[in-house]
Amino acid sequence: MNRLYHVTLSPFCRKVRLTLAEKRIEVELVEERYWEQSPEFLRRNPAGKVPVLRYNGMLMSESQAICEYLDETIAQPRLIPERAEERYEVRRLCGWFDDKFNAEVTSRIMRERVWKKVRKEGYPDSRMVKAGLSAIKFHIDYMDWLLNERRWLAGDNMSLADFAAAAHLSCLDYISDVDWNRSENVKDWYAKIKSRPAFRSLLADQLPGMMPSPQYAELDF
Ligand SMILES: N[C@@H](CCC(=O)N[C@@H](CS)C(=O)NCC(=O)O)C(=O)O
Repeated sequence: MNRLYHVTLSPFCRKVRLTLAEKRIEVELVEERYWEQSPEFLRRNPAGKVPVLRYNGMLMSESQAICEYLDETIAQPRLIPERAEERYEVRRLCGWFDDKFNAEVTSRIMRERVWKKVRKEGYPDSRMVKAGLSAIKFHIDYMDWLLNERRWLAGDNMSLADFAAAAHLSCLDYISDVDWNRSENVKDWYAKIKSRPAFRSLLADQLPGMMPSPQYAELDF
C-alpha cells in the first residue's frame, strides 16, 4: 500500500495529496509529528520534513520533486504542460507559493495560530499574525491580476501551480484567515478548484481540538 506521511495542515503535504488524488492514486495517510524527529522518521527522510511518500517501493521527499515525478510517470491528467514556456510558468508559480507566499504568509500565520497550540509552545505573537495578514493582501491582488488574463493561474489549463496555491490558501481558510471578498477572480478560482473531487479529502480534514471555520468545507462560501 502506498503511504503518505504528512501533517493535516501542511501546504506541501496538501499539494502532494491533491496531485495523488487527481491522478487517482490511493494512499494511506499517516499523521507524522515531524517536530518530534523520531529516529524512524529521520530514517525515512534525513531532512526531517514532511511530506514523505512511500510509493512503489520508493521513499520520496520534497513535494515539488514528488509531484513532478508523479506527473511524468502518470500521464493523465497533465499537471505540467508540454511546452517549455508553459512548464516554466507553472514552475515559477509553484516557487512563488512554496517559497514567497509560504515565508510571508502561511508559515507566519500557521506557526502562531496553529502550531504553537498543537506543540504547546506558548501564545501567538500578534505582530507575526498581523504581518502575515497584511502580506496576504498583496498575494491575493497578484493572483487577481493573473486571473484577469487567464482561466487558471499559469494559463488556460489547471496545473500544479493551482494546486500549490490552493494548498496554501486552504490551510489558511481552515482557520478563516482568507478574505474572499477581496477579489472575485480569486474567489471564483478557489470555488472551482475546491469543487474538484480531488479536494474532497482535504475538506473532510479535522485537526483534533481545532475545528475548521464554518465556510471551510462549503462549496458555496
Ligand atoms: N521543500 C519542502 C518543504 C517541506 C516543509 O517545510 N515541511 C514542513 C511542514 S509544513 C516541515 O516538515 N518542517 C520541518 C522542518 O523544517 O524541520 C517540500 O516542498 O516538501
